[in-house]
Amino acid sequence: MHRHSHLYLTLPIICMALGFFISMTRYSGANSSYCPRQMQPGSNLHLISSCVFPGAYDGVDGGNLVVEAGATLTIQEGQSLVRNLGQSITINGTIVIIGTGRIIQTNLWCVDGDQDEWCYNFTSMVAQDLQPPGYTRLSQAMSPLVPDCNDAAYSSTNMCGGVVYY
Ligand SMILES: [Ca+2]
Repeated sequence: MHRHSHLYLTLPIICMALGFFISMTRYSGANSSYCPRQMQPGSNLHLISSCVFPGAYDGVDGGNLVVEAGATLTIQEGQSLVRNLGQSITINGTIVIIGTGRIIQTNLWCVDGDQDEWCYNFTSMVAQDLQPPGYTRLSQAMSPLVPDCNDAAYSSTNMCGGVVYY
């Protein structure tokens, strides 16, 4: 009797934990490491190892994307991989598209509240042809790697508290 009640309590917990683990594994896919960013604004991006982009709208702006041999780029459920009109995606490795993931042709814009061309971050970008208010083209940002140290205070040198953040 005691053993049964113990089982009834622990079995649902094990099932919940297993379900959570499976859903996390499915969401992150086989490749859980994030893809690198373009090193310079508008430069080409070569993916040399398997990865996923972190943003719902993510990819390359102003440059070409190359998935090198041996690397798998996974486009996640609901995610849009962006490339510009006139730019290419070369697949020497593999691209895996999960469910409603897709590849779209438009421009990538990052949040730039103070319009100093330093982006607030690179994970909440939007994808559309024309500039939304408060956004800067990723390829025209001062850096596609370094975020704005204060996106509410215009600084062309990304200076916060007397320190220059490059
Ligand atoms: Ca800014």
